[in-house]
Amino acid sequence: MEKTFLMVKPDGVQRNLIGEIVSRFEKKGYQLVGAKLMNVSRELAEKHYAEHKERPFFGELVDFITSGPVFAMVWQGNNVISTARAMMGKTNPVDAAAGTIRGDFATSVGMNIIHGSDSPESAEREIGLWFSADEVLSFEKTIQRWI
Ligand code: RTP
Ligand code: MG
Repeated sequence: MEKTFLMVKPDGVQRNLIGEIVSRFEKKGYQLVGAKLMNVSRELAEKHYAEHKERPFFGELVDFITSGPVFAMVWQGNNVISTARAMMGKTNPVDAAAGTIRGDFATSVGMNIIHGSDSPESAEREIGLWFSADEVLSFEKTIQRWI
């Protein structure tokens, strides 16, 4: 089953949007298989955003992502990588459609609430970078009569 790495960035955590964001992916039908609230070291942030190392905003990006706790997650389901990107909206909230997470909650490209892997290769790399194997669970729904 396809998996992706999603992360509520420090702005989303501080604006109390963890629940809202988790809820959107749950309601869509995806399964949360790993999650943790954590501080990010500069080393991890630089590895995570290595593809942007030469960009002028790299320093600010690393400063921002290490500025406060993030909520790191692994989600699983059909086409979750590309569908999660669609649910997040365009990188710059000015271009993000209403109804997407960035379209509904963000106003600046630097503080755009959420990160999501952009390809199967990035998803595999990022899950390995942020989670150890025993932090990603695989489980069936076994409790059928909870009411
Ligand atoms: P992310 O990696 O955070 O999920 O965002 P993304 O794929 O939509 O966008 P990406 O091109 O990977 O850029 C990573 C993050 O860098 C910041 N950025 N700032 N000042 C700028 O022009 C600029 N461009 C990108 C954004 O916070 C973006 O999420
Ligand atoms: Mg990206």
